[in-house]
Amino acid sequence: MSAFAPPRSKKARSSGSHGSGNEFFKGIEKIEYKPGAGADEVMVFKHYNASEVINGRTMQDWLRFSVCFWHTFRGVGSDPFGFPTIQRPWEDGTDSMENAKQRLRAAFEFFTKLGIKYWTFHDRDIAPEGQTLEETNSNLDEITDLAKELMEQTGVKLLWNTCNLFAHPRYMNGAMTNPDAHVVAYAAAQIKKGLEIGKKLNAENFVFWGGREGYFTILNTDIRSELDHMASVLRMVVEYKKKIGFTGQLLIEPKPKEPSRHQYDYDAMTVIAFLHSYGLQEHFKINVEPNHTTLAGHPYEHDVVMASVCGMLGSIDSNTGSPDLGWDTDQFPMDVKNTTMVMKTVLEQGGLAPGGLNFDAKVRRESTHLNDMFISHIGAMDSFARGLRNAVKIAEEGILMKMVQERYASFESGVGAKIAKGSSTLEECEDFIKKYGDPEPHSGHQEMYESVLNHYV
Ligand code: XLS
Ligand code: NI
Ligand code: NI
Repeated sequence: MSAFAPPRSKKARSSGSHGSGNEFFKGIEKIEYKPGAGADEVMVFKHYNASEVINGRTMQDWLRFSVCFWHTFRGVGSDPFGFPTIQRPWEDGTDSMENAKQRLRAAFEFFTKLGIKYWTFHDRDIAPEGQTLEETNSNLDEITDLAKELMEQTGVKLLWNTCNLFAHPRYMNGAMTNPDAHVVAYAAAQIKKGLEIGKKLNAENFVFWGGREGYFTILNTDIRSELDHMASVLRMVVEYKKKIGFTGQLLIEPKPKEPSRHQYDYDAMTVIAFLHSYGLQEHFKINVEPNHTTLAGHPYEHDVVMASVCGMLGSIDSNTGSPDLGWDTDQFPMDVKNTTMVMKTVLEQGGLAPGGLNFDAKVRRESTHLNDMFISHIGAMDSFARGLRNAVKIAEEGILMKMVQERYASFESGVGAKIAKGSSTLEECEDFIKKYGDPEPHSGHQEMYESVLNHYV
């Protein structure tokens, strides 16, 4: 998790050259929409036209893009085998409050030039951890004062914030599911502050991602207790949220593994079952990250669709993995077939708000140029813009939808309608078969569906 590594230790330079009011992305203007631009023009949008109204809503409102702070402003390009490769001009090599503020100013210049209206962060991305919880919280207060100011100045809003409950050594055996109640209490205290910050910055959502909520060996793990404790903390969250009047949507982000061998929030359906088991389903929705979906062994769009059909799709960490690799590579989503499938679901459920498409993605460690930060986001935004345009066309023509409807037509009348309503019986089904005999085989026409999809992509 290179994005969560502390910065390289280097002697602190004076930050005089990048004080407030300075420009960090010199020579880069606000990214423009330029349809029909050539293949080599990568610093323009060719498909994403923020203010264009499509299917009754602006593209900006359909897509609700967000930049994540951890990868884009804390990522240094290190991996388990290699040192950092990325050195940003606003970094002075320290983890000081001064550097944190400078980094935040650089981030808001980036958001503004990119034309993105939302951002996301972990508490520990934006402010250094102190010696005590009190010191850590006061660092957070100071940095979020500046964040509030920058948000007001630029109009950039907070899609969600979250607590980093996985990087600090205290959480090595879990946070909400730690076998030591002292650690669980620490996690709860940290979450309390996270919710207060969410309220202060008008976060539209609040995310829980449980990288350490799981096990490495069942032998040392009391799974029943750990699940109960996680539910207890989440109940405290629901209560405290109500108490302070925080109105953001609570989200749980599934991931099957990494860093833990097995994570309890394995995939969308596992989380939904957990929420129902503990009576928490009214209070949480799902933040789906497709790279986690593929890590769970599912097709790219699987969790987006499963969460959506259960009425539980809250937001999307729009990224992609390399299906040939078994880990979370957090690449920018550039595959238009994937974005089309995701936007088809988003369109079918009438939008994602208050969630959005958060780019939980990082430039490759070899993509060290400052421009790569823009090119990656622009490429992904254009991929989603094309996905949206394709999905709208698919819906308008209605061919795929009609094909699916016809496939299920037998449930519209007779015994089918009764099965669908839940009013049939085993005896009735037996009588039906006695009367009508064996069903005729029907083709699933998979290749036909695939060909129809290809028509739009
Ligand atoms: C890690 C997760 C993480 C969450 C926020 O794999 O994607 O970045 O989105 O904690
Ligand atoms: Ni994520
Ligand atoms: Ni991830």
